[in-house]
Amino acid sequence: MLNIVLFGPPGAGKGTQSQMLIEKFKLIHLSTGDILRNEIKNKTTLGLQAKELMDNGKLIPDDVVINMIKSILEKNVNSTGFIFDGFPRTQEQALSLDQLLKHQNTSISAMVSLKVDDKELIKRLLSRGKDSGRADDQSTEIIANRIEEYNNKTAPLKLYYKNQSKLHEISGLGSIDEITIRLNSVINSL
Ligand code: B4P
Repeated sequence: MLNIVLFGPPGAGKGTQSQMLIEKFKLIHLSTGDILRNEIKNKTTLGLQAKELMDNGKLIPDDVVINMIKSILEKNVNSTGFIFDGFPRTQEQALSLDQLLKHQNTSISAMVSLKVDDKELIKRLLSRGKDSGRADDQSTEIIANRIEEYNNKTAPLKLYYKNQSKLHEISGLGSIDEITIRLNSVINSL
């Protein structure tokens, strides 16, 4: 199985690049952000709990996100692999993911981290906010909260994967196609 963690700060292009990769490598796209937004749209109990946190740029509690992932992995035991987009975001999520994959006799193949500076992230997210109306893309203050959450809780995961020789860092600046080429080249080299 090919299991890729697509990593980077909010607005780095994880969701955008996942779309390119699922087609080429026939992987299942597992975006915790998309799943949570869907729960909010459908006004489920989980969605109602998640909405305020997400709208303010805060992370959802680990147990909630881990249970979501667990049930999807269990339903897809025979897949050729996954793109984990926006997951794991904390050390606890990373440890749980390793355990869940171990139960299926597989593991993470690589983490590919997209590097983008804060100024560009803010520009991209405010621009998306105008078209999508996404509450967490509406103000520089909320975007700053998201970047802070990323720097405090999520970015340290690079070391977790680096220590396992699984970290690949690429620039997330440039056209979408240019970045897809960089990503393809990392994945093809695995
Ligand atoms: P996510 O849905 O994961 O999304 P994201 O951080 O906003 O961004 P992504 O990097 O996918 O950006 P995209 O490609 O869309 O998270 C949202 C929230 O969900 C979190 O804040 C948190 O509350 C919650 N959550 C999700 N997972 C969680 C977890 N595991 N634990 C706890 N909480 C969790 O790109 C952004 C924009 O840039 C788009 O408009 C795109 O068109 C543009 N763009 C992309 N590539 C570009 C390029 N090369 N040049 C110019 N623009 C580009």
